[in-house]
Amino acid sequence: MINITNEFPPRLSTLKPAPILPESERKGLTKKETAADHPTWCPGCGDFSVLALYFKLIEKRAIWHEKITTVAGIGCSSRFPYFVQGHGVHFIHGRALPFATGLSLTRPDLHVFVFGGDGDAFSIGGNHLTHAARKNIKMTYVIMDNQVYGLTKKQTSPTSPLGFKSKTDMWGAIDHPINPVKQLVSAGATFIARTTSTNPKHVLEMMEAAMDHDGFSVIQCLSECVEFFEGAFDSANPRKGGAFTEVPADHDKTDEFAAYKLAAEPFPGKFGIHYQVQRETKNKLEADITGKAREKFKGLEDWQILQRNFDRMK
Ligand SMILES: Cc1ncc(C[n+]2csc(CCOP(=O)(O)OP(=O)(O)O)c2C)c(N)n1
Ligand code: SF4
Ligand SMILES: [Mg+2]
Repeated sequence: MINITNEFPPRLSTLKPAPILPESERKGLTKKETAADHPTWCPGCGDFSVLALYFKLIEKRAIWHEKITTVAGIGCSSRFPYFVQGHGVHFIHGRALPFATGLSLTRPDLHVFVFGGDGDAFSIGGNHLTHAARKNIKMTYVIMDNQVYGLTKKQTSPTSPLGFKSKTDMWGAIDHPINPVKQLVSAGATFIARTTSTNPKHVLEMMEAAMDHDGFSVIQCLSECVEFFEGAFDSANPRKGGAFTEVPADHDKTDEFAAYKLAAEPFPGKFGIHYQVQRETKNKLEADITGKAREKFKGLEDWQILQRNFDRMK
């Protein structure tokens, strides 16, 4: 509870710290507590469902307020952190991953979630995606793929299908779209799943599995832009005459060739975990180096250890 006075800035003595509850008495956030301002997405946008399931995940896992962080780049989907009552950052277009990487490496006690669009992930942020994947940084990245640039009102995105008519391809897209799963497998991601916002149960299941994965976990979540690419995912929606087909039970998710084969199926393909392997994270490897340095230079502050290293470079 903060006592507001007319004094600015308030003196520390006027600030009453909140009571610290023992861990056993602390409760996780509820959906109601996590929901912030009313989302400003268009009515019917697929992103609403992803947000609602994120709230559900936080509630289900009883996560404390300071133990979850929501990071995003720029785009309609990247407005995500605005709508979450919690710590988060709406960062630069395509740069959510480098920001989230720093956060993940320095704060092993919390789980970092990143949300963003297909443009943010595969165009402007494409190179960052490759490096976050190969470094196996512990975090969960939900790519809300609507196969179009929504915020900037309908340009061709890297996942737009051939022939898609947009403001940048008036005669229909001629550039071959990227295949998210194939790209992520080759980059070295250790958890890759596909889902669609029209199947809430499945989205939540994938989010939980991704969160439990010790490494870089990515979910490609089809999320329709009803304004600029209506009907894009009808073929994956049984209510629109399509079919939602799960990854077969006998799929070996540790086999990258099997993952490529699955990813090569015609759209909308299969939904579920395509690939998952265990590999040491950069978080662990870096923490080991830091731990050894602290041990070797016992008594020195971190900045003093760093200074010694810089001095050696001179
Ligand atoms: C450096 C930079 N370049 C371009 C833009 C313009 N811009 C903003 S969002 C966006 C694309 C958004 O598409 P996507 O990431 O797919 O998100 P969506 O809006 O579809 O959810 C672009 C090109 C920008 N904000 N910053
Ligand atoms: S423009 Fe498309 S992606 Fe953006 S809020 Fe509207 S429906 Fe959603
Ligand atoms: Mg998009």
